[in-house]
Amino acid sequence: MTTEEMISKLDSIQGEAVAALAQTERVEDAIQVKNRFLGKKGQMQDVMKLLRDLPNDGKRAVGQASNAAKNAIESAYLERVEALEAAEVERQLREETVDVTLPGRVFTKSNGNPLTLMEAELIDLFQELGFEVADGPEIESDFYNFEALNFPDDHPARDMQDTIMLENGHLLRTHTSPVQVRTMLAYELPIQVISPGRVYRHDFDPTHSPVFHQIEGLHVDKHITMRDLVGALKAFVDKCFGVGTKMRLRPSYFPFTEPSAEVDIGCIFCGGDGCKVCSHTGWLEILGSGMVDPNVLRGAGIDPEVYSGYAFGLGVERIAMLKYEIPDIRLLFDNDIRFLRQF
Ligand code: FA5
Repeated sequence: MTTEEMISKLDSIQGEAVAALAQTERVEDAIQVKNRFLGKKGQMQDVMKLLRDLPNDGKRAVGQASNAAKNAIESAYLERVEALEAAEVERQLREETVDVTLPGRVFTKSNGNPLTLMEAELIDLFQELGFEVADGPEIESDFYNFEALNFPDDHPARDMQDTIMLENGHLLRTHTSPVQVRTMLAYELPIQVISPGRVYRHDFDPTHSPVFHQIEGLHVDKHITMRDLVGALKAFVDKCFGVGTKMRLRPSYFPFTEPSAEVDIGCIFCGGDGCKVCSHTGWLEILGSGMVDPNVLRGAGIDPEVYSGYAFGLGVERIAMLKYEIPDIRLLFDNDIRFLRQF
């Protein structure tokens, strides 16, 4: 093609593009037309590929002509899009009416899931008793979840806390107790913390969920004894279930506490006479506890000859079920609005 032929070709491309844009009825169509002429594989590019065969003079002239054509098409495009958008607004104003006499929608205010409420209440309560809040990861290493807590590799206590193992050797933590070790390693003594959070186990029945929440408690200082544990737990039980609620400790076993105790409260439904909820025992188990095992202290770099501590771990669902009289733990996770509205 000669220079003149190319300039005339660009001219006709411009004319064709401007005419095509004027015909479009929707913004999407205008975009398509623009691309057809100005896009990477568009008609302008096809012509410009021939530029290198022209003498220098010709190149300059064709370059200028192509810029002019490009600008003209660009502005025709913008003008068209603006017009189409304005027309659309016009149409909406004309055709889409709002019935201002329709009654408004009622918004119901949510109080939150009973579990969230319960957890917040328990955190407040323990903060009032002097505990700080510490955090720990839900994906945990075998070291923090078991080993540092004195669970030997082949110990049967591990079987009671079966969980999902990840490919990298980590696992979904089975309790909040790993945070005991984490805080003992990271914090300066004395330590008085609680750690709320989600935990995971291979469990599923009306009182056991595969995902549930615990609150861990840990107090390490010089001269901490079992009396401090009982005192803290009694203060918690009085605040949570009412002053005068009976409480008892039953000998139990956890690898990371010695001695260990399961804590029961007098059944709040039958007052201790025996009913279905307490399996006619008059007592309800609410948490596990004990004095931190010297091995665990030593593993975290704390001298058990100088320091001692107590720890406890309670199930938030268990407490919520007792306080709100919820018969099946699964109700807490179903998200049924009829259930949630009651809180
Ligand atoms: C523990 O998890 C210990 N880490 C507690 C502990 C901490 C003991 C510190 C000593 C010192 P246990 O497996 O008993 O213990 O669980 C503690 C509480 O979690 C139980 O009392 C129960 O309320 C709750 N719980 C356990 N499994 C489930 C489950 N599948 N669903 C809901 N709640 C559960």
